[in-house]
Amino acid sequence: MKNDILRLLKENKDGYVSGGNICESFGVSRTAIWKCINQLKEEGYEIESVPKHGYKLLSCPDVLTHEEVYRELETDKIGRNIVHFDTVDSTNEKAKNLAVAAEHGTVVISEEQTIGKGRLGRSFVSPKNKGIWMSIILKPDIEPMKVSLITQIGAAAVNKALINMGIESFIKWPNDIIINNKKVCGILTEMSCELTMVNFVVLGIGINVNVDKEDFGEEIGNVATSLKLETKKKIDRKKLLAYILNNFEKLYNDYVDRDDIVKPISICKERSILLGKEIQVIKKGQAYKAKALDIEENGSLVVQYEHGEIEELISGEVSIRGKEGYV
Ligand code: BT5
Repeated sequence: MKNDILRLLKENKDGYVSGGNICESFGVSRTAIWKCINQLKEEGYEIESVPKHGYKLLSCPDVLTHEEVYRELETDKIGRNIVHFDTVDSTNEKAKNLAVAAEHGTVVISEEQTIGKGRLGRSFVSPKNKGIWMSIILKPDIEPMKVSLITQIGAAAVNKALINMGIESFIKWPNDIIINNKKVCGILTEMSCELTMVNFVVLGIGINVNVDKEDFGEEIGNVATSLKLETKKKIDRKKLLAYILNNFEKLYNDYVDRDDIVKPISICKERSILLGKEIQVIKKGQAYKAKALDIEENGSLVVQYEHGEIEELISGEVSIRGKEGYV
């Protein structure tokens, strides 16, 4: 009911919608409408009420709810169900708890994470209303071995979405998006599987959209940046989210339904910040100098070490020298 009223107000943004009209449309009392309008105001919608004219929507809050995003979605399944929180520990943890009962494509999103997770137990800073902190629940009918490529499909979808927004960025294999040698987005893929079958995959994507320098703290501020810091303007989170989900669904379906990974891999190669560069490969805490040669269709990074030995890395840690050290 509340969302129906919101839709009606959005459809008539240029004028007033009379209380009488709303009563008739939904067959409810004026008091019920008044209650919904108050709830919407509490959620941050600015609504003007003028006696004898009715209600007018003046502005919408900057939140990533289904109501605020669905108009921009062109997807069939991905993001059609958005589970939105103001605050959670980690959207990946929430998504894993919801995954068994959730539909494929459900997106868990939070305005803030208090214990945002990176890989290997590292933490991911996720301040309120300033980023996109989300986890997409996926139920692919593929072998567990093939799941790691979903990280790269995610990276390709984010990179493409940034280009859609006119922002240049690079992909650092396997899970980071980089602008000006600093990390603007990290991806964490987790899965539950049996030997030959995937139960579900949780694709966690964290993007520093309107994060300010002071939100990062000194240490992470040296390696992290945000779209706002790089472009010097506030970025529309809703639009960016919709672009990512739209791009992701196409690339994901090609892969899962037709085993076609050509597009994501070519995006990861074209936009790679590593290929052709001297990098460090970190194995068990030790750093080895190498050159990044190629990204294979199975998603592995081909590197050549100083003494000529070539290795295909399936996953792992690599770093590249930036202005302020290795990122
Ligand atoms: C990642 O790990 O980059 C994966 C991050 C995934 C975050 C998303 S947000 C939604 C979903 N829910 C979660 O709980 N997680 C996912 P890794 O490659 O291990 O990088 C972690 C490192 O990045 C940290 O040790 C910091 O150095 C740095 N870092 C922390 N917060 C950052 C931020 N906001 N932006 C850029 N770098 C950050």
